[in-house]
Amino acid sequence: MIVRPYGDTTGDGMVQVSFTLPIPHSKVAEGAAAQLAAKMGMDPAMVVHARPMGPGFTFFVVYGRVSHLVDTDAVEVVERDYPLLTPAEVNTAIRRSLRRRMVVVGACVGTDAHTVGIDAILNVKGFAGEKGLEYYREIKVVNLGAQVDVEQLLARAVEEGADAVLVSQVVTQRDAHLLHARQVAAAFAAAYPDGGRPLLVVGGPRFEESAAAGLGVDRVFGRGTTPGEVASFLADRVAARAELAR
Ligand code: B12
Repeated sequence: MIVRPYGDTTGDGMVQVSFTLPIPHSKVAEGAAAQLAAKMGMDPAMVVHARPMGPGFTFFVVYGRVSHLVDTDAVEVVERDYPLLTPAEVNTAIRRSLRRRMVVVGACVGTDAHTVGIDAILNVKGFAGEKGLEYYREIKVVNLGAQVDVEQLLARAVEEGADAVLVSQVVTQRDAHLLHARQVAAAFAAAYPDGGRPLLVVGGPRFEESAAAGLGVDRVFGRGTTPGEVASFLADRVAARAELAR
């Protein structure tokens, strides 16, 4: 299907963008914002909001028309390739495939101190009306918290005999999230040279779900992930691994 953006009337092509320029707020700054928007293909481009951000920066919102069409048939997405299960079904699947509890070790690695996301997945109180992994009888959760070194994470995962390692990365400055995800993948690959490493799952609001293979991990979860999705994924993959080992 071919669509174009909608602002005031259907198909009018109106969009809104926001950005910051490293110049103090002035008429020239607003003109610069309009010039940038025009170069981005917005015509006409209206600066509808400009606000100083400290002495040397200005934040802008620009509203304007673009002429581009988008083709939804050309959009590529990572489809869910595992069934969504209830907690009872996850527990049953784990019991059947592992015949013991699944061990999940989670952490925010590097300097990242944003624990709300990993806690939303792991803590019993959960997220979006779903209980976290701690609620699942057949999952043992070891949540290491924030600012964990990759070596510490690896050592604990080995000590616990982890089936899965969950890594959260929220800060993306200078692509720190990608760097840390790759460091985790490399450390586990080195520690398990013959394969058999735990499932590696990374998550955070600015990851592309399609990035898993390039990062060397088994799955990437993005913004809005719910604990049930993660539990269902883990149950599915652990069952597949157990099947292979038989
Ligand atoms: C709360 C918060 C903080 C709190 C964190 C408290 C805590 N204990 O976590 C405090 C005040 C400490 C903080 C500090 C900083 N913050 Co802050 N913070 C936020 C804020 C407002 C909300 C983040 C949050 O809790 N979201 C709610 C959770 C539920 O969502 P989520 O993290 O996306 O998690 C979901 C998914 O992504 C996914 N998920 C996440 N992790 C994982 C892991 C796995 C395995 C899986 C499966 C899924 C998964 O599942 C979750 C549920 O759906 C964001 C802005 C925003 N609105 O997002 C900025 C933000 C993340 N912070 C930012 C910054 C810059 C900082 C500081 C550097 C500020 C400073 N100059 O000091 C410091 C850094 C500290 C550090 N060393 O990390 C920036 C990051 C920018 C960037 N590009 O990297 C943001 C985006 C704000 C901004 N716009 O500038 N911050």
